[in-house]
Amino acid sequence: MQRSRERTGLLVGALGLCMAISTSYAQLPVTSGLTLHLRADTGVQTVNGNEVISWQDLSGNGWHMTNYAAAQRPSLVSSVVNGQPVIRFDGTDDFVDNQNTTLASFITASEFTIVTVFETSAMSQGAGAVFTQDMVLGDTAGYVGVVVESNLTTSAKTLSMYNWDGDADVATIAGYDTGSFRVFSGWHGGGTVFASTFVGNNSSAPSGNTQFLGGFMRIGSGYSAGTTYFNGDIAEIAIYNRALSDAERNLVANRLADNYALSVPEPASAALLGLGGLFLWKRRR
Ligand SMILES: [Ca+2]
Ligand SMILES: [Ca+2]
Repeated sequence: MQRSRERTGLLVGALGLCMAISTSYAQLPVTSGLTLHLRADTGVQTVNGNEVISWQDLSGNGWHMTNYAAAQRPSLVSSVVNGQPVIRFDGTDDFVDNQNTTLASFITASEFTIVTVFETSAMSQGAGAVFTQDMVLGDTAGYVGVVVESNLTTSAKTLSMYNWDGDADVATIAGYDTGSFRVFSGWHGGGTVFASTFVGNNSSAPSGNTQFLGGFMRIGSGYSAGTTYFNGDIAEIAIYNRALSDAERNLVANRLADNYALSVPEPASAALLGLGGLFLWKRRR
């Protein structure tokens, strides 16, 4: 059963400025350092009905994601989450990528932020190693990835952000499961990699600089030498080449949550202090 929810956010800045949070979802509330922005409702080019051959990058950088091989094209499916479309990946061979530029155009060695809305329909069974896990997105050389797994021995289902600094450092969210859209944030900064679904699960692990930025960014898969295809739906992806502040990341994640009518937690007080103002939060159910 859907619960109706209405929320009003109001920022009162230190200079007395007053700003209502925009209800326009077309643009992200934080654009500094934005290197990739994909939305399933905008700029998706299809052939034969719903086969996706190009997914337009809305960041302004022009890093459009494409796949021209018929069997590997994901599908555009309308009215899946809050009345909005998704790009559906079959878990067998579907992906889109951009081979006109490398991972260095999307992240730096020391920092990145990924915020994305997706649902996993099914997970491959893996043995805990990132290269055996299904990649929601990542680079083809295998240095950065958002991965999901149903563990072969424990059956535990996990969602992780990993960064390779000479070995795989993994921030893993336990208790993840198929069938629900989530706002996922994964980021790297200050020698640490983080993962959060903004529903109480947070995880981190120490991790130094990403060791290689020469792979290509790929959506629906990642490390090209693995059997790592994602089985599920992606509604939106934003990638930044820096570690957003907690306040910035909360703004982006809450915008995406609002757009797809997903649950969000109350923002942490530390994040509010980071905004330098007072945040009045009202929620009615
Ligand atoms: Ca296919
Ligand atoms: Ca390490």
